[in-house]
Amino acid sequence: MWSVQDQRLSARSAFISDSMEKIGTTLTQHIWQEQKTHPQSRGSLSELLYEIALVCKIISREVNKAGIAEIYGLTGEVNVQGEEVQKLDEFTQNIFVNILGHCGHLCALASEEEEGIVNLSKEKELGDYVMLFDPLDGSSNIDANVSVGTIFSIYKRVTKKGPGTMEDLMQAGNKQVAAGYVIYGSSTMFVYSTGNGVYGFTLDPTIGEFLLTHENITMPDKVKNYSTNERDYHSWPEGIRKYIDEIKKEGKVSARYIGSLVADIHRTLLYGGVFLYPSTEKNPNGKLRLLYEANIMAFLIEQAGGRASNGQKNILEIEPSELHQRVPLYIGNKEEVKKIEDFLH
Ligand code: AHM
Ligand code: MG
Repeated sequence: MWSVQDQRLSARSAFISDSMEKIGTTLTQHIWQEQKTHPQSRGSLSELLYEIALVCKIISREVNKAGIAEIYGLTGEVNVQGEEVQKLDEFTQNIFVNILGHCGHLCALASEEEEGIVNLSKEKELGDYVMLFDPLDGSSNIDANVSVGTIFSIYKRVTKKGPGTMEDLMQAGNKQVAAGYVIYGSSTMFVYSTGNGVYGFTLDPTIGEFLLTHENITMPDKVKNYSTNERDYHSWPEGIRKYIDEIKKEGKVSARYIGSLVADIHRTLLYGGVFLYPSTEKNPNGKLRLLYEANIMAFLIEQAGGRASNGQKNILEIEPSELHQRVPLYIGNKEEVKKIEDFLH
């Protein structure tokens, strides 16, 4: 028996293929097709993903006018219309909370930008899922026109009812039911996985749709690049220094570091290579956050045939102990990450 949502989407797909030029698969169609492989599904996860895509289209629009906004004074406190204007960080956080927080499919929401659980409107805290997100990672790069990104992670709740708790939010990465990122670069791309491969969609601004451009992404076997901030070389663990020294001595792998996680991981996923954010003397757990950054990238890279590690164990097996826990991250081609683990031992 088809639900109203199924019928609506089916009619929409038929309309698109009959009456328009061939545009391929839209993100909406892809999510719906994935949902059909789970006959028990009630469509909540699909709707969550649709909402995330909508929010990211709005963020993409705002990021694209970040430079021009300055001309009109929009990065100041007050704009030309006398309205208070938010910085992009705040804007992206607020739009996520306003839209996802009211969608009815979540029982808890947590953001890299907020210390505790985000307050949801009470009557809506009844969904089966929890979501953790970083609304605009790498935002310090915006003024130099460097690509930035949104990162999201979705789990099924473990508590039975009522508002979601820390227990629902602090699950190991291998329990993620969906994860992804959106990169705002030379084009805007939505890259996601529900544990059934990694798919990439590019936003066609002329029709406002994400279209499937990267089907079932698999990491190339060759290690093309290594990516790390070598500022910290002298305070890295000895094993990492030796690993990087060896790479340089061999001279076969190029150095590439953007300093914007989504962009660095996107390149690593498509071109092959390894990304490192090690522990340092000052930051023994590195810089990146387990629940908002590392787990999502680990899930995607693993789905594409790679591996992610904290140096000792698979990132996805770590049981979180804090919402904003940091973790050293070594991620990329499987064999290369294993090599790094060997160096660290
Ligand atoms: P943010 O979450 O405060 O934006 O910081 C995370 C960013 C990542 O995008 C990037 O990988 C890392 O910080 C770069 O750090 P560094 O400047 O130390 O190389
Ligand atoms: Mg971040």
